[in-house]
Order: sequence, then structure tokens, then C-alpha cells
Amino acid sequence: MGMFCYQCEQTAKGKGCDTLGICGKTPEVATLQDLLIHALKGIAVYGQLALELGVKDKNADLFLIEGLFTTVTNVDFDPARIQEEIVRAYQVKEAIKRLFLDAYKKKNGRDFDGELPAAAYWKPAETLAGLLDQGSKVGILSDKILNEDIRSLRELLLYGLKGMAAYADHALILGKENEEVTAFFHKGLRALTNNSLTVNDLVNLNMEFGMVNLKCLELLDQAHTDHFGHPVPTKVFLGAKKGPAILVSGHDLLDLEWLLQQTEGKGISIYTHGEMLPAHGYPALNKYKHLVGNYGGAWQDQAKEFDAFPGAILMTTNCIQRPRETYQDRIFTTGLVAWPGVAHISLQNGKKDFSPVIQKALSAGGFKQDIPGKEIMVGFGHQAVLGVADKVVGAVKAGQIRHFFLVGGCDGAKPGRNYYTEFAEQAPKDTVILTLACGKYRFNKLEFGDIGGIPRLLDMGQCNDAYSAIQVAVALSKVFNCGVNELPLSMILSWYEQKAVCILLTLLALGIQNIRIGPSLPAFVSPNVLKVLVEKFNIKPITSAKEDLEAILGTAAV
Ligand code: SF4
Ligand code: SF3
Repeated sequence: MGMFCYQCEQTAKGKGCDTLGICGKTPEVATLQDLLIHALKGIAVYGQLALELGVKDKNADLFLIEGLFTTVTNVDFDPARIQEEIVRAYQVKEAIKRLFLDAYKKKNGRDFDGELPAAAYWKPAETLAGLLDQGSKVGILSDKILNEDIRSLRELLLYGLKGMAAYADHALILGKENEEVTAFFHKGLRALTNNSLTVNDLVNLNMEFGMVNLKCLELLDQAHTDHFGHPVPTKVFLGAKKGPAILVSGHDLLDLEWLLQQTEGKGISIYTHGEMLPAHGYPALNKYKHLVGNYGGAWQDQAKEFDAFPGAILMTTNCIQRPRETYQDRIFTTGLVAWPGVAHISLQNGKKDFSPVIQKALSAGGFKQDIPGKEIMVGFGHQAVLGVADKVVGAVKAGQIRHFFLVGGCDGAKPGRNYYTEFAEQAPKDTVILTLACGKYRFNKLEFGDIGGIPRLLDMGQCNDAYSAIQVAVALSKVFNCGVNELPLSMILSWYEQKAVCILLTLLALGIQNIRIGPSLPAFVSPNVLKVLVEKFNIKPITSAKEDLEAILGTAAV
């Protein structure tokens, strides 16, 4: 059975996974995910038509968001769950279709008789084999004669939508929604079925998406800060405390809060992993004394680290990898993350019961003794950084800070990512490094010192906290009375999965130029689309840390 997927940076041979995903995605899962996306397009066709008549369906909105998030890299590897989603997708489509048809008739006094794209008429086959057959006909390459630039721009938009879905889902979980953001899932997915859109139309739509995603990032920032307070600079312990332990990974801060509440007073220590590290900066989470510290590094090292962790592990979002047998019975998934055979904690009546995780932590025994460790700082969100804006601006004007680098984005397993460590290490002492997302694990334990009390390494948070970096850049450009592109600020980004795609589209939509991106360029960007990105935005692939630093700062760089 074949497959084709090139949505992430580690795609096989830099072209596409066609026999088995490097991530562990089987052809069966890949094909079911293709069919799920097709089904979501069908919902969006009716969803958008209904919206044009002023009719909304919350169920369809949520389904699109969760469905897209399900297909993000390293989220759901369980064919049974995806199969269930596909069957539900049909029910959701039929419901929104009825809503639209009724509204149409009411408005026009007659039945709708327009032609719609194939996705609108899709009906799931009754067997798994039938679904796989359907999925094999709607994959990325199924339209053999599709222009490669159109395909490239459609996939760019689709991956952006997947990334935004993850952020919209986190915001929704915390009770925040933005109508424009929600509506764009319908608009964007429906556009992917529209054969009359030109390259230009799709470029514009990608830019429109970028601005909508900015709103989504803002919404999630608001959801996080309203619920957990604004991050404050906070020291995070990297050792361990004797006793039972739970390790929490992923981006979902509410899961962590619930777990902290349910473990309070039970003698269990909670540790953050991967993208959960910034949680320590939020007052409403840091107040729990048993949120002890951070353990391990970025996602690609999890097999070794989870193996060695003497407790239970909870994966709240991406990135999960195939669990080793040694910890298969100690790892739990929740939310949209799933791996066949791994215990899943579901939402029931608006709550999650983490008792199985807690029981496992208690029975696993935990750390036999205290393990000493150093401390690192997190919590430099936009409010914390802008709170010392005077000091920062003063240091720039006095020549103490020559340049800011945003070295942010995902980590990954492919060689070439040492560039980011080298870049941070070689950045001159009169430069400040802002960082976010899981790529920072390559250098966040190094000593960078400070400039007049301003730490040289400022951790702004998770990947979604790119919003903080944008806020800081905009504020600095106001102070210095110049455009963001004229600031002494350079963006050095690393990408892996689709959230990085949506953030990149936002930065481009904001007109930010000269972004350096690595470790390799996306396989789904066709040569012509790349040409447009280079011409319009001067986007460039990373070279070597030394060369890039010299190019940015001039020859006296290092
Ligand atoms: Fe390959 Fe990435 Fe797709 Fe997994 S998500 S199948 S690694 S391109
Ligand atoms: Fe990392 Fe998966 Fe993207 Fe949120 S945890 S940045 S890769």
C-alpha cells in the first residue's frame, strides 16, 4: 500500500515519505488522514456557503479544528481513532448541509441546485478497505495533472491551517474563540477545492491567512494570560527530587493545571518536558510547589529520556514518537494525541481524570534520590520584556546592545540543526538572543551572561509565543520610529511541523523580510513559489553560523 506525505521537515529524501513516514506514520494512517482532510473540505464547502447566509454550526467549526489538528505531524498515529473521525465527519457534513439547504430555500424560495466540488458529495465507504481505497484517490498527488505551483500553494495553505487549528484548539479549550479565525477554517479549506483559483489568488489567500493566524496567536496569548497570568521571569530547576514523578510534554497548559490540581498533596513531583517548559513562567502554574522542574530536551530525544524517567509520562499534544516497550505502559496520551495501544485520558463532562497517570507514577516508584541540577530562566513573554523596554532601548542607544536575534522554532532529528547551537554560541557578546519553541533546547542550558542586567538569552515561550516576539518587534519599531525590517533584529528560524508553517505565513503577511530558515526548505514549496518568496520577502536558507552572522552584522561580527 502506498502513501505520500511531505508536510514536515524530515520528509524522506527531502521529497516525500512514500513507503512509511519517517515519523512512524504508516501508509494506512497516512491514507486515512488524506481521507479525513477530504471529508473536512466537504464540511467546509457547506460551512462557507452557510456562513454566507449568516448560518453557523458550532459543531462543524469544532470538528474542522480538531480534524485538522489530528493530522498535524506527530499527533495521531491510531488508525482506529481516525476511522471513527472519518465516520463522524460524514455526519457533521450532512448536518451542516441540511442547515445550508434550509437557509438557502428560505432565502431564495427554491431548492439549491448549484454544482459543488466532489468533497461535498463524499460518503464514507462501509469497510476499512473501502475507506483506504477512497483515501488513496484524494491524496496530495492524486490529481496528476495539477500545476505544481497550485499544488504547492494549496499545501502551504493547508499546512498553515493545520498549525492554526492547533492554536485555535488550545484557545477554545480555555474558552476563547475569534469568529474570524473560526470562519477562515471554512474559507481556507473550501478554497482548496476551488479549481478556478490562480497562483496569484492563492498567494494572496496565504497572506490573508497569515493575518488571520496573527489574530489566532493573539487569541491564544490572551487565553493563556487571562487564565494563567502573564509569564514572569522564573528560574527552572533541571535536576530531580526524590520520589514519584510525572513528566508532562506538549503544549496544553490546561492539562498541566488539572494534573497539578489532582496531584497536590500526593507526594508526586511534576516535571515539564519539551514545549511544556514555558509553563513554569505562568504564575497560576508556578504557584504549585510540586511543579518541580524541567526534565530532558526536545521531542526527538524522548525515547532515551522517557526510558530513563522513573515515572509516568503524559503527552498533551505533539510530538509523540513510537514508544519503546520499556515505557509503553508508563506513557499516556490525552486530547488529540494518540498511539495505538497507549492508554488515553479522555475529556468527560468537561474534565479529565488523571487517576491512571497518578497510579502509574506511584507504582513506578520515582527517583531514588535527589539529583542536583542547574537552573535556567524562562518567562520572558511580551509583558516581561516590554516591562523593561526602557532599559533595553537605553542599552541599544548606548551601543551596549548591537543586535537582537530571534533564534526560534522547532527542533528535529535531522543533521544540520547544530547550526542553531553554533549560531547562539557565536553570536557576539553585545547581542541578545530571543528564543521560543522547542528548538531552544539545543542551546538554552549554555551560559550567555547579561548586558547591564538584561539576560542575553530571553526565552519567550512556546512556538505560539511567536506572538510575543512580534509584539516586542512592533513596540521596538515604534520606539525607534522605523519599520520592523529596519530594526537591528534578525529572525533565524527552524521549522519542523505545520505550526511553524502558520507562524512563517504570519511573519510574511506582516511584511517581515530577510528571514533565514532551516535546516532545509520545505519540500512542498515549488521552485516558482520559492522564487516569489525570495523576491518578495528575501527569505533565505541558513548557510553556516559564521557566514550568516557575518552577513547580518558585517565582517566584524565574530
Ligand atoms: Fe513523512 Fe513528515 Fe509526513 Fe511523517 S509527517 S509521513 S515524516 S512528511
Ligand atoms: Fe516542537 Fe513538536 Fe514544533 Fe511547538 S514540540 S515547536 S516540533
